[in-house]
Amino acid sequence: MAESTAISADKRSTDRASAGGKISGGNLVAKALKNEGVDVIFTLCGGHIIDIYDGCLNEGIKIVDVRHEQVAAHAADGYWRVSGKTGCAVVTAGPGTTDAMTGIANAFRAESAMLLIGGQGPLSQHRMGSLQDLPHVDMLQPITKFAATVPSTERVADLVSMAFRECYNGAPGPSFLEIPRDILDATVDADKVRVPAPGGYRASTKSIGDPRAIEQLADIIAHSRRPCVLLGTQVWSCRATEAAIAFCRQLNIPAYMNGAGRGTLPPGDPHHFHQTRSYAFEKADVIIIVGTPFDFRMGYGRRLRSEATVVQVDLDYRTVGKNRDVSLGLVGDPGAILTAVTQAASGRLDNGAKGREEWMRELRQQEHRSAEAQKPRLLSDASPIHPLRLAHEINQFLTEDTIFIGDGGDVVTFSGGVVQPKSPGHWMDPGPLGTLGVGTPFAMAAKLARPEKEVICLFGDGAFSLTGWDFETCIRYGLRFIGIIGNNSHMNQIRYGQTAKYGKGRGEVANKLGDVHFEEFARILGGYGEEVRNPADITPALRRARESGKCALINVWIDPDVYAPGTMNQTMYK
Ligand SMILES: Cc1ncc(C[n+]2csc(CCOP(=O)(O)OP(=O)(O)O)c2C)c(N)n1
Ligand SMILES: [Mg+2]
Repeated sequence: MAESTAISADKRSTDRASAGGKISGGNLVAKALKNEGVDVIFTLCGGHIIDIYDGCLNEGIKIVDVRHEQVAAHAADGYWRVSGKTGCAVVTAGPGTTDAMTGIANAFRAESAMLLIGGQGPLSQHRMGSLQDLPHVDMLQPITKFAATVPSTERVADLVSMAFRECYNGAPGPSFLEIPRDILDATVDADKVRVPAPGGYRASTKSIGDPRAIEQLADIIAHSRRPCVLLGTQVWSCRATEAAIAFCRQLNIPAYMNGAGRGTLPPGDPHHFHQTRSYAFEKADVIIIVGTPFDFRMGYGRRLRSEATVVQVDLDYRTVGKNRDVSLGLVGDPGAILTAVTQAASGRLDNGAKGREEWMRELRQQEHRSAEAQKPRLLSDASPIHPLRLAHEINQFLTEDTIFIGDGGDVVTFSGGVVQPKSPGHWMDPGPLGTLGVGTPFAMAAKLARPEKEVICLFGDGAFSLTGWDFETCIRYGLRFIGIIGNNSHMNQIRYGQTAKYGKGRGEVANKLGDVHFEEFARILGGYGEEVRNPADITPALRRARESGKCALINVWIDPDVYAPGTMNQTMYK
């Protein structure tokens, strides 16, 4: 998360747009973006917003133009996740803004800090029925942390900075600003406008909260024989990886990871656990939940043993204790809190670390048992290919420098239990909104933010189709990634629930897709494409994609008649 630092008198003196002369609204936007550290905007053009491009050119901010505004918003979300810099999407009024709403909604549920700037008809035509006029602010209000109209050109930079500050109020999230065209295009005296300086317009958020709660948690841990910790998305978004690792190692606490917290500890690490989360939640005496809400992914907290001491740590006061009672709640920065607790506990004569060896061994044995039980399906030679075999091949293929993205239904649910990122911040999924179509924009953003990384996205054939045209944008900008399409010619995750409820005939409605040759689609656009029908051919095809030097789509035909256990239990609806 962006951090605030003290600013010098020198910096403050540059608190004006520029000495003398006139400056336009679009140029003020760009100055404020620059001060936030924004180095790229994702956009689809429209007459209402063109002056922002002019400003970006002046400020050296990269402009990436996509083919659908949903993609612009997801890419801004993805860029924040990977780079830690606030994301920014710029879209036109009306349909441009409504197209982007899905991306904003996803960022809202996923706690991603990003700013959407939307065009608007001129203020002088307010409510007269101007081109593409809609009540954007009213529409965006419920799914943003802040949504406002810029009322004058003088206020442009101030409101952009305000919107950025609001992104970091509590847990991060998106902000929205609409800028009427006449406000954006007008010029004002540069000396008369305030452009808030970098680091000057928000406080540090790295708070430990209540110091007494830190001592209480250190105490709880010292007396615990069977603790476990769940490291959630905020562990990554607050860049608390090192703090979390030190916490687990020094206090000898087994860790489970979810969301963007996956990869905090690498697979193979003695404190990394993966398969036994339910077992641990049923047997633990202390369960520490860090940076993840008790939402449907956690069974609203119901899956935690009722007698366990449950501790929740979160950036957002509103999240702690929601849906499930907690024994202790801490509000603050997860990294600062974990570091403080590690120090407090390490300072004690006995922090209980040694006494937890037996618990660690028990969990490790359970991990081995479930891994053994899963093995035959991971190595299945069946054709059509079993989705678990595909997931296994992908997991083997990932390196420490591969960012993995999941975008799809059942095929991605299968992969969740098998594919493990090898490094922190190398896992991306939509988050609790479950939005299909994040894959291509996330891949685009990840490659832009970290060009030295390999980016691999596993798509469902349905999911890819939502935003797949922006594969072309990735090619146009040289943002190479490997897309793997688990192609079952269906919207399988939904199909399961339909056929279970209505039987074959009536259940096979609105979920059948064509047998699409996505490998050809890739080639038409200038990328690399291959189809795979046999399990043994998966890895060689992935290798050729890696070596092709092109954006690639590997179309893997998978069995449409097998379903992930999570889908069959319909756990997401329970
Ligand atoms: C934007 C959006 N629309 C609809 C859904 C509902 N949905 C969840 S999974 C799914 C099926 C996805 O199909 P595919 O990507 O091919 O994956 P599969 O389940 O077939 O493996 C659908 C339609 C959603 N999550 N997001
Ligand atoms: Mg499918």
